[in-house]
Amino acid sequence: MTDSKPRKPTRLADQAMAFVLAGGRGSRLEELTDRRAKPAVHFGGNSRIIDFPLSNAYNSGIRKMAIATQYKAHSLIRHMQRGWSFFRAERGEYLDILPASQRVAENKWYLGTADAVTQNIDIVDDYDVEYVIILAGDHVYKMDYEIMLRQHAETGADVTIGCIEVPRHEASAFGVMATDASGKITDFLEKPKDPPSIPGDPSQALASMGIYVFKWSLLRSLLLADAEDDTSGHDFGHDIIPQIVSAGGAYAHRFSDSCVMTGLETRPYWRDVGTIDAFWRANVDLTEFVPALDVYDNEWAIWTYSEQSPPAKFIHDDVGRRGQAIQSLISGNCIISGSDVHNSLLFTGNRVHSFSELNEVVSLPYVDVGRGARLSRAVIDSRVQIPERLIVGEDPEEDSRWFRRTAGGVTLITQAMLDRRAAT
Ligand code: ADQ
Ligand code: ADP
Repeated sequence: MTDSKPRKPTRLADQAMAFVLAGGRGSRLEELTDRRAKPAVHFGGNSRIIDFPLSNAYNSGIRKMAIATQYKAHSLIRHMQRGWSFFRAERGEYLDILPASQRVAENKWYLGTADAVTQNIDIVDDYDVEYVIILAGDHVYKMDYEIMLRQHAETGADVTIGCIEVPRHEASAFGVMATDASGKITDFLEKPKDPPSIPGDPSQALASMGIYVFKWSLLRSLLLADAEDDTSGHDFGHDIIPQIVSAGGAYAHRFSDSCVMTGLETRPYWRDVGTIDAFWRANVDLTEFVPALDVYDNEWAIWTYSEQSPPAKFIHDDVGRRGQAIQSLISGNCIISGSDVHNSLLFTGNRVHSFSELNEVVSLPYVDVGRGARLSRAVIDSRVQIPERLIVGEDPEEDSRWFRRTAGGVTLITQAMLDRRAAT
C-alpha cells in the first residue's frame, strides 16, 4: 500500500521487542492446518493470520521481532522469508525465525509457550531491549502495542496482560481474570470450566488475549526459575501468569484502550479464527456493505507478502454468459468466466469456469472451479480442483459423506477429500 507511512519508532518502542508464539497447530481448524500452522492460514484475500500481529508490531514502531515456530512451519517460514525480509540489521532492525529443536538440545521441542522463550534467552539478550511483548501468532485484530507498553512502563507492573470482554459462554477457551478498580488482576484462571463473569454483567467475562508485556530482566529470571521446576508445564497461561497474579504484580490492559479503528468500524475487532466456522464467518463478513473489520485502512496497513499478479478479470464465456462477482472480494490473478460469484472471498489465482455459481464461499489461492459447479457456504483449501458440476451446500447428508461439514453448516473441501470421492 503506497499511501501508508509506518510511524517512526518512539524511544519506548525502540526499547522493546515482540516475541511471537507461532508454534501451535490450531487443531480446531481441522484439515486447514494439516499442512500449515494456524498462523500461516490465509485470511482476508492477501494476508495470512500472522501478518496481523506482525503488522501491529511494525506499525507500533517495533523493529525487533522473533517468531517461534514448531508445528508444520514450512508454509509459515516461506511466507516470512518472502514478505518480512525487509528488516535491516545495520539500522538496528531484526526479525529472527526460531524453529524448535534447533538450539539448546537437538530434538527438543518447545515444551510450552514459556519454554519457547526460555530456549532462546541468548537471542533475546542479544537484542539488548528493556521490554518484551509476548504475542500469539493466531488472532486477527489491529492494535497499537505502544499504548500498552506505555501503560506497563508507567505503572511499573511485573506483567501487563492485554484483555477483552467476551461472552461468558465462550470464555472457557481463554485465561479469565478479575480486576480491582486500579486494573490490578486479583484472580486468574486458565481455561476455567465455569468462567466467572464481570461484576454487574453476568453475560460477559474478561479474557486474556495472550498478549503480555514484561521487563526482560524480570521475565528472564522467571523463565530460568521455571525451567528448573519439574512440576511446571512451562506455559505462560498455566504456569507463569498465575504465579505473578498471586504475587500481586499483574495488571490488565483493556484492548479498547489501544485498538486501532477507522471511521467505518463501530467496535473493537478481535477474532480468534480458530474453528472452520469462525474462519469462514470472519472472511465472509468482509464482503458486507459495512464490514466489522476495515482491511482498506491505509493508516494501519496489514503488511504481507503478495505475489506480483495480473488484475482480476471478469469475462463472458463462449456463449456470451457474463462472468460477475457481486458483494465479493476478488484477489489478483483470478478469472471469473461466465459464472456468478456472490458474497464470497477469493484469494489469489482462482479460476471460476462457466455455468458455475459460488455463494458465501471462501476460496484459498489457486483453486479451480470446474464448469457447472454450484457451491455455497464452503471453505476451499488452496490448489483444489473442483470437478465439473460438483454441488455443495444443498444436501447436508451428501456433503458430510465426502467433505467436512461443521456444526454451523459450513463445508470444508480439500483435495484429499475430492480424491477419495473420485476413487469410490
Ligand atoms: P491458547 O491460545 O490456548 O491460550 P496456546 O495454545 O498456548 O494458548 O497458544 C498461544 C500461542 O502460542 C499460539 O499462537 C500458538 O500458536 C503458540 N504456541 C503454542 N504452543 C507453542 C509452542 N510449544 N511453541 C511455540 N509456540 C507455541 C492462550 C493463553 C490464554 C489466552 C489465550 C488467548 O494461555 O490465557 O486467553 O491464549 O487466545
Ligand atoms: P499455503 O496455501 O499455506 O501456501 P501450500 O498449499 O502451497 O500452502 O502448501 C502448504 C504446505 O504443504 C507446504 O509446506 C507445502 O510444501 C506442502 N504441500 C503442498 N502440497 C502438498 C501435497 N500435495 N502433499 C503434501 N504436502 C504438500
